[in-house]
Amino acid sequence: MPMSHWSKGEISFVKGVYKTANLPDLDLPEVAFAGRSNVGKSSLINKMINRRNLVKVSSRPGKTQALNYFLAGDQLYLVDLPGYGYAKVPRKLKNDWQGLISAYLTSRVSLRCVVVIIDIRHELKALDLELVTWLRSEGVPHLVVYTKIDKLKRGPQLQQAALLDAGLGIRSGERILFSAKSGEGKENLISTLDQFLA
Ligand SMILES: Nc1nc2c(ncn2[C@@H]2O[C@H](COP(=O)(O)OP(=O)(O)OP(=O)(O)O)[C@@H](O)[C@H]2O)c(=O)[nH]1
Ligand SMILES: [Mg+2]
Repeated sequence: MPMSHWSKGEISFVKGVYKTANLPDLDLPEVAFAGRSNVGKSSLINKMINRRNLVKVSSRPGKTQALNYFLAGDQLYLVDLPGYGYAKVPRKLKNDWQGLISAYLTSRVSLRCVVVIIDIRHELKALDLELVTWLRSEGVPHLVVYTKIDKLKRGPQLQQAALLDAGLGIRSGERILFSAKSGEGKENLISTLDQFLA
């Protein structure tokens, strides 16, 4: 899939999915975006598709509980997953969320890649490590992105990235540095995802 599909053509919101029975037909490849609440999932998607605010950027974390489906150029579904790790979500909701998301991530045959988004400024969080370890053990294709790099100078960026790499047990070639603010890393992310989609 050529990289133009990410930003050319129509991009539209399809629907929010709250249970697996309501997932769209398996007619197109999908890329899903996962990460902690407020890490910048929606901002990253907007940057990728050149839309300022198609995907709602939230001031209140932990609000979205649906798998939000977007259709890009009639070619590809982008799936904005609800953020995890937000303490104020009630336990019942948390369990429902885990059920829906883990069912989706393990059984969705059209899912080509899960982009795991991590804030470069913070130490590795247990839930991020858990997700990556779990995706690895389940054999779900995934790609790690360290985002908000505009908030750090180059030196600290590389230092933080190396720490996170070590914590996750990945090599530097297995992740991408990104900023939804500056757009840095966007071309790299698009071409890497295109390899997952090829
Ligand atoms: N400086 C900077 N700010 C960012 C970046 N990405 C996201 N933000 C900010 O971080 C906040 C959260 O961004 P969202 O894109 O809503 O994060 P989210 O992961 O979708 O949040 P939830 O949907 O609540 O889980 C917003 O204030 C964004 O403007 C980035 O790369 N750089
Ligand atoms: Mg969001």
